[in-house]
Amino acid sequence: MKIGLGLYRHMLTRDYYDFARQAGCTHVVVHLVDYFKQSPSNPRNNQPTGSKYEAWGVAGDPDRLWMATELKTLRGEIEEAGLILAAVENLDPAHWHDILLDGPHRSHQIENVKTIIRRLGEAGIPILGYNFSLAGVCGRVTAPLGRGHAITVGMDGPAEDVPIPNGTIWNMIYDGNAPVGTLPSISHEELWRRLQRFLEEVIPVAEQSGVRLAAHPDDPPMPTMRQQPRLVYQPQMYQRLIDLAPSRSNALELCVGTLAEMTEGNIYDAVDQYSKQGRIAYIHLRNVVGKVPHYRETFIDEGDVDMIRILAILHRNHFAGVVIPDHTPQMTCAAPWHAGMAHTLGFMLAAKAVLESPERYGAELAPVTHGGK
Ligand SMILES: [Mn+2]
Repeated sequence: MKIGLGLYRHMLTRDYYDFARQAGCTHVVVHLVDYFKQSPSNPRNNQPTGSKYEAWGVAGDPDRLWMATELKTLRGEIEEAGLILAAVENLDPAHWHDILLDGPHRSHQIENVKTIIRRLGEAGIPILGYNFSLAGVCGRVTAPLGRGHAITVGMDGPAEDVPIPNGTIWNMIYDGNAPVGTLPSISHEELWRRLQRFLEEVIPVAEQSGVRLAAHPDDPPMPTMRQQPRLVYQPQMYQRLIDLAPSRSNALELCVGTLAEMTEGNIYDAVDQYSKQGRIAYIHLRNVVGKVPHYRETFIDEGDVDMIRILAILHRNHFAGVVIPDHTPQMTCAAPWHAGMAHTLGFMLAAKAVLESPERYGAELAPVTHGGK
């Protein structure tokens, strides 16, 4: 496995690349969507949070797709800093909202996604992460409930009450002038039908372009959120997703924290099941206490999940992709995001070193029987 760092759009600078190298990363995963635009409740020095029912921010320009030249330049800058660009994470709601909504611009937006995939292929970027979700990441609260009073996020109960306003999708505003009103609820089967149509149309292009699409599960993994169904909210639903299209390009952005928040199954079995099939494009690593609708995100070395065991399973199944820290609680210092990432990366590097060199550490790790007193 390889160790990487996820960088938000405003972090795509030499200082952040140098930080990633200093913290031991060989790879980066980048976000090109600016989640934080025009949103006072969503500070840039944390993961995108927003409030329980307030959108993260305003989506991008619907008429401006990422260009192959800018993707190549970005890749060049990252390589110049000594890193490998492993993936672009997430599509801009401005470019594909009507695919999620089955709206009037759907066929045009399918062409948008195909164009983006072709350009990623042209730029030598092998993975596109996405999250097929109407409500998106929402319904969470931010509070100083972490170890040492660290500010962290979680759920304090269901977030079903407030429907999604028109013009909002995936917790971002794509049309600020949409008529007043809310999105009508749809069924789970309708959402799966929309995903299936999407995959049927874009997976062949991904295959031709040498790009893997990588699906994030629904975070938080509730059956419904804001009166809309969610797609992957139990571990076995990932199997249904990859079985829809038996292609290497139909892959997973497996999020350990989100899977651990699910009420069914077992996180170790899920990681084993999907890594054995070779269908994990990359991993989000995060620990958590509790399950939906009552959980909170924790530091990597606490929480319900034995992270060493997760990494050992990935190692045993010859997972060769990139593992990145997902979110961490905010550490109390001048650089809360950096400190949280450096702490998680140090843990990951140590675990990787031991797992990959058992011959070096085996003797010391074996139980020692001390003679006498
Ligand atoms: Mn995640």
